[in-house]
Amino acid sequence: MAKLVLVNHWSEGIGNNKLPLGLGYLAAYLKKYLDFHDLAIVNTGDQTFEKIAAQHPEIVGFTAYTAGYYDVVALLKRVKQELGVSTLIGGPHVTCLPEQLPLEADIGVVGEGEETLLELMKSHEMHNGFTAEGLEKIAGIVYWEKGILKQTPPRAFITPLDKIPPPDRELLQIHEFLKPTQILMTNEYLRGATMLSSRGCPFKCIYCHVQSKWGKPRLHSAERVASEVEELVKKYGVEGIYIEDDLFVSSLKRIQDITAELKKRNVWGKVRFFVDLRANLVNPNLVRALKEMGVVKVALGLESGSERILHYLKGGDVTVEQNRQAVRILNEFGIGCHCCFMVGAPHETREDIQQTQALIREILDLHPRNFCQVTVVTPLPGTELWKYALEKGFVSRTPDWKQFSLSPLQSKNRDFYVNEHIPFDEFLKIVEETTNIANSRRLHSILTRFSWRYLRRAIADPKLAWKIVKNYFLNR
Ligand code: B12
Repeated sequence: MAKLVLVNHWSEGIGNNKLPLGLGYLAAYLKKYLDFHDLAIVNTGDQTFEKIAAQHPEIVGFTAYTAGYYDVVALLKRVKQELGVSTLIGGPHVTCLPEQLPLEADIGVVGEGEETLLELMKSHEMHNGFTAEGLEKIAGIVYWEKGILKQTPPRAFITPLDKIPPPDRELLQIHEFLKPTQILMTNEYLRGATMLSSRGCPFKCIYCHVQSKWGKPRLHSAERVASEVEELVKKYGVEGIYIEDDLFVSSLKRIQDITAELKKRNVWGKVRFFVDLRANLVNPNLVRALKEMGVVKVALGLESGSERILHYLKGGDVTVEQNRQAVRILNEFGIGCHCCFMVGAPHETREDIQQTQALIREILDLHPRNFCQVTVVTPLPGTELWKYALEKGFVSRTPDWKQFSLSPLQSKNRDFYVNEHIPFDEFLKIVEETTNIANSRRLHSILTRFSWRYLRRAIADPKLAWKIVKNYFLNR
């Protein structure tokens, strides 16, 4: 079978310090169900092209978000032109805009990729390459046939989710990512790793495409989750795990079962967790269960202090009071909250943003472990907000994706500005003002969190000590 290379390429941004688990799943699936091992993963960094070429691939598959898409396509074009190999592209951007498949990409993979890639590899083998005859039978793809773009019907999701083996972390070169890092967004430098325990989310936030593209939540069993944790702890010495699920907390029973499984496997208490929550699901029972599992910090998308804007952004199933209450409950259990806020929604006024600023102050005063982050509302393809921005003429159907090269929510880009009330230049000042409020109590919270364990690490590792000083005292 043809040699396959999977590529994760970020020229900048925060995408390049996390394991691209999606590619790890693809590799593991091919190994398990096709007994196919002639594959490699090239991870981002310098000389990505040279690294790909050195593998002598016949097929190269790229993953791409909207952020960074431009850079990925530039690399894909170079690979096509200089190596003359077959090229595939998958991930959120192509999934949301399959009709914009670049000419140099032979095939775009729409949505969940494991089974699709397996069928593509088989078809390539059977037809001695990617042919129209073979491709038309494969669900979930777009491809070029004599210059015309063809799309096959959508592919059904894989169930149960446990059918998909854990991501191939060896092939992802997990060792490169295991240095103590601030991966959990706590102030502790831990040997951190990421994992996923589910796919999908039932809620309908207008800035997120997950509900429409990943369907109803599918959960890994508690046994499967615990066995992955066990491997991370025992094989790789991991101390902190960020569970990156869209909605980790959809089942209280599963959280309790995971804890029981961790205890059975003798890893309970040896690892700390960081998970994302949704405020309307937070109650003391849930938080007790999370705490028992080992969760030390959570992220919450509180988004706005204005009821009207919150309702608009999150579809009306969470209130500002529920947000406030969720943070209070978590803090009472000693769990710090990483609270994410957004400014710049279409109908947002200065007064709405003032309410957000007030809520940020209130949350920072509640607990030294609370942390607030401010980003700009950005219409991303595949979301309700994208449709709205198109209708209103705020964005073009084919914008300059280069503008998305850097993480868009941080780049404060005029091209994707959707607010109708505040002139952009004034808006930038308001963003800065709001960010300053969010940062204002950071030094205080850092000082209250210094621990011996942390200091010992810093003393033993001068490079780490310098990194900490730089991060905490010079950059912020
Ligand atoms: C973890 C995560 C991150 C992590 C790690 C990313 C990484 N290196 O893997 C971090 C924190 C870095 C991150 C950052 C951002 N993220 Co993010 N992230 C996620 C999250 C929660 C999970 C990603 C994941 O592992 N998914 C699970 C795997 C199984 O899915 P997958 O990677 O898409 O891969 C599958 C398919 O897409 C397909 N596939 C993918 N690639 C390929 C390639 C080939 C060849 C084939 C055949 C198939 C294939 O098959 C895979 C297996 O089924 C998703 C939400 C989600 N549910 O996906 C958001 C998500 C991907 N992120 C999103 C966004 C917006 C961002 C940011 C821009 C946010 C920001 N701060 O500005 C940044 C961009 C990074 C940057 N430039 O700095 C959006 C992307 C939307 C879009 N249109 O691009 C998502 C969908 C969330 C959302 N709410 O809409 N993110």
